[in-house]
Amino acid sequence: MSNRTFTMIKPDAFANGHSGAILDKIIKSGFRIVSLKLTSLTPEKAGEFYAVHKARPFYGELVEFMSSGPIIAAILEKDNAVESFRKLIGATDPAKAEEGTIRRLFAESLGKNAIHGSDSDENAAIEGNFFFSNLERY
Ligand code: 3AN
Repeated sequence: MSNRTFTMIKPDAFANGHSGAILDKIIKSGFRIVSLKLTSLTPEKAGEFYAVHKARPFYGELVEFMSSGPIIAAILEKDNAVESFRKLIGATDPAKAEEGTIRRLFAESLGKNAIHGSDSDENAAIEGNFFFSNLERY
C-alpha cells in the first residue's frame, strides 16, 4: 500500500471555475500536496496518458476533451492514498457518485467528470512520473 496518488483537475472543472474549491476539499480531506502544476495536454500527450483506453468507444472523445483546455496535475500524499482519493472523488458517472463527492459536486457528465484519480499504486507512480520529474517532488 502506497501513500501517494496522482490527480488531474480536468478541463471542464478548470473552465467552470471549480479548481479552488476542489483543491480546498482535497486539502481539508487530509491530503498533502507533494507536487502541483497548471498545464495542458496536446492530443498526442492525452492519447499517451489514456493509452489503456485506446480500444474503448469513448477514446477519441476522451482525448479531445482532455486536450481542450488547461488542467491542474498533482501528486498527493495520505495513508492509503489511492483508495482514499477514489472515495473522495466518487463514481466515474457523477449521477451515480455519492453525495458530497467531488464528482457529484462539480462534474458535468460521465465524459466531463471534473477530476481524475489513479486506480492503483502502480498507475499512481506511472502517472505522477508522466507529469513530474523526481527533481520536482519534495
Ligand atoms: P475513472 O476515471 O473513474 O477511473 P475510467 O478509468 O473507467 O474511470 O475512465 C477514464 C475516463 O474516461 C473517465 N474519467 C471519463 O472521463 C472517461 N469515460 C469513461 N467511461 C466513459 C464513457 N462511457 N463515455 C465517455 N467517457 C467515458
